[in-house]
Amino acid sequence: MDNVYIEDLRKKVKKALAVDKNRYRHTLGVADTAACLAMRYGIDVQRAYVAGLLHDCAKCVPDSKKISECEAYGLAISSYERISPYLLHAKLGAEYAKRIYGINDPEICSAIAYHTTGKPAMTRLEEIIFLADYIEPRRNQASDLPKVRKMAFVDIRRAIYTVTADTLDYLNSMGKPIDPMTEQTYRYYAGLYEKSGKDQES
Ligand code: DGI
Ligand code: FE
Ligand code: FE
Repeated sequence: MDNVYIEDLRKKVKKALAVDKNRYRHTLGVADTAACLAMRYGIDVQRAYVAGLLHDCAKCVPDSKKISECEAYGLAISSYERISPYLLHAKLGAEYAKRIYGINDPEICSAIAYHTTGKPAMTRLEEIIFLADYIEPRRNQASDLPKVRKMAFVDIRRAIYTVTADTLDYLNSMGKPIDPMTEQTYRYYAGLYEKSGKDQES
């Protein structure tokens, strides 16, 4: 993964997201933020950058095509994903990463696949992409962003606990169906802190 390879990926992703300029800008923000978090937590910076660059690569695919492509690739579609097909951009994006962008690093693909719902006991790279998506500089919706942004660089798992709690509150307040994986992610990360009541090693 040298800079020429990454520049080429950047151009391809820009094309894939061309219908929505803000989505490409968000993507660059996630890639940069993921790289910073990788520096903080001592993992490979370029892998984190590439995972950030590709995390929403299937976002601009129309929902009906998300469903048909997942079916064509043999990816299971849950009842929750049928109701909220936008959730599929994560697992379809992971498949695109492999098939279209030639990524053969399973952890990068898995970070893309779980970036929306998270999952219990994520790897550090998965945690970084999950959180970078929420805190990148262009995000401005969530009320606790300043707190979470700081916390991300202090204790990433506690930040995920906060973010997943807020996401569940938001989804409940909007009456949106909640994917069991989103709930499980929250329970796992809440459990890390509610058991011990103090900071975990990070
Ligand atoms: O693709 P992005 O917009 O950058 O971010 P994302 O992939 O994290 O998607 C964010 C949206 O997904 C946000 O509005 C919360 C929503 N979401 C997360 N978990 C669930 C969910 N929506 C539903 N319906 N169910 C979930 O479990
Ligand atoms: Fe996304
Ligand atoms: Fe995103």
